[in-house]
Amino acid sequence: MPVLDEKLTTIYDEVLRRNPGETEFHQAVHEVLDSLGPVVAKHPQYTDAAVINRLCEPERQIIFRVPWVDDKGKVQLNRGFRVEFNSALGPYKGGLRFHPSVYLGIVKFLGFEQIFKNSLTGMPIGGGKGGSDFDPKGRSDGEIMRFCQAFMTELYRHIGEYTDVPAGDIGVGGREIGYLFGQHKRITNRYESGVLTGKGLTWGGSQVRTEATGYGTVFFTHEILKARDESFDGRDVIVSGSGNVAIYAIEKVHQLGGRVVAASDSGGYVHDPSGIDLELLKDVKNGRRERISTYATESGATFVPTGKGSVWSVKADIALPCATQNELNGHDARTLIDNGVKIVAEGANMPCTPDAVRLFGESGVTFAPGKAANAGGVATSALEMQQNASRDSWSFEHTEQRLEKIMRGIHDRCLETSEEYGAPGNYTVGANIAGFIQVADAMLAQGVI
Ligand code: NDP
Ligand code: 2IT
Repeated sequence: MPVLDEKLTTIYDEVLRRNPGETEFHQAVHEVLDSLGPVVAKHPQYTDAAVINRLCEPERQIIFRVPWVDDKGKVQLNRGFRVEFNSALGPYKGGLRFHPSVYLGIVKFLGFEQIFKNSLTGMPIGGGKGGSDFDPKGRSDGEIMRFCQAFMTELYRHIGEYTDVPAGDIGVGGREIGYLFGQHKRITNRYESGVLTGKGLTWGGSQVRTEATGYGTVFFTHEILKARDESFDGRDVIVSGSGNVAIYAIEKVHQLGGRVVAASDSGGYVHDPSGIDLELLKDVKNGRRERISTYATESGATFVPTGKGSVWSVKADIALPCATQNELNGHDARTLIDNGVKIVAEGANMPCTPDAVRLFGESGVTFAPGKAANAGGVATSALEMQQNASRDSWSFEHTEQRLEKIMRGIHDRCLETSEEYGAPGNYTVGANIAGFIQVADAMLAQGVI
């Protein structure tokens, strides 16, 4: 990883010391600090008031036991987390992840990223994240419901419209938000729509929230293309993953005239040179909840199992990693560069390793970091909160226009900030600095808390 300047090195060393073993959190912190050198040189008030040190320490971390009963009557045990990272700009806001890899270091990396992402949206939301090491794979609908109820039985005391507003992430979609909301309502005897986002459309959800992260990532990529007088027309695109973010990224690429030729899940990837058949993919993944290999069997596309090849070996102009952290390493980046990729935009959170990001920079590949490119999901969650607060609901068209405008705004702010701080066209520098300054100024104004 690149060397930080002296003041930032001291802060980073302290983060390492206080948070042993949390490698993903270290990585996320390093990536932000790496951009802040010119900011601390120009504005000593941020280091004088220990703003960066405070930003790296969550305001509150909650860890709890989640016991529940499986279909065989056996008691199962998981661990639940909610890290309320920063509330300078608004109530803590961020998703819940249910995946066996979840531990404190993952939740903290995601919560830390969320602070800057939420700041970039320009909406009044702080940063937080939560989840559990619960593995939903192979679990029945009844088991998912009982787990969600057990999880909310503790979480309810920590959340609220003005406190902390969770939503979905990996393993948490509309079904899980439904069970979580139901249990919150049952325990509190209050219909508090604003306590969760990603709700169903007939009970307080917003149009476009389901599509928002994928659509937003593609709108952001479209802005990059437009800035150089290009478009999606005739472009081949790789989208990794085949979950919520991936599916709606594919949909928007197709609507804008591009062609998605590959997608994946943890079991492998499919290569479909004529373009992914999205209706079939939605049916396999959302309807039947099956593996992407079933898509290949039914569509005639090629399926390559994990371990036998990588989705990043498919030739394309644009790559949108939409699965998980560190899914695209330096070796993958080299393959993409050799195959002529021009733009990489992160639909997932931190999917590219620091090596990969460095190689893209050195090779002239435009790289858009997740905290900017995937901010459309949480931005639309904030639009859902607005609708809940005013007991209103907007049309699909209106909400999508708002999302597109927000993504354009983030794009332009990243570019302008990158120029102001001497790194024109570097979206990582632009996103980190623009996101940071807004939160840091709010923290300074609110005193030492
Ligand atoms: P989903 O659970 O809907 O889909 C996740 C997809 O990624 C699945 O295809 C899954 O495959 C794959 N995946 C997950 N973990 C791994 C792994 N360890 N190795 C390989 N593949 C994996 O989640 P989302 O689409 O909601 O989230 C995807 C990414 O986008 C995450 O990084 C999330 O943090 C980020 N994000 C999500 C937002 C949202 O609104 N949902 C907003 C902003 C960012 P399999 O089914 O085989 O596990
Ligand atoms: O990573 C993310 O931005 C999300 N999972 C969405 C968070 C939200 O509150 O909508």
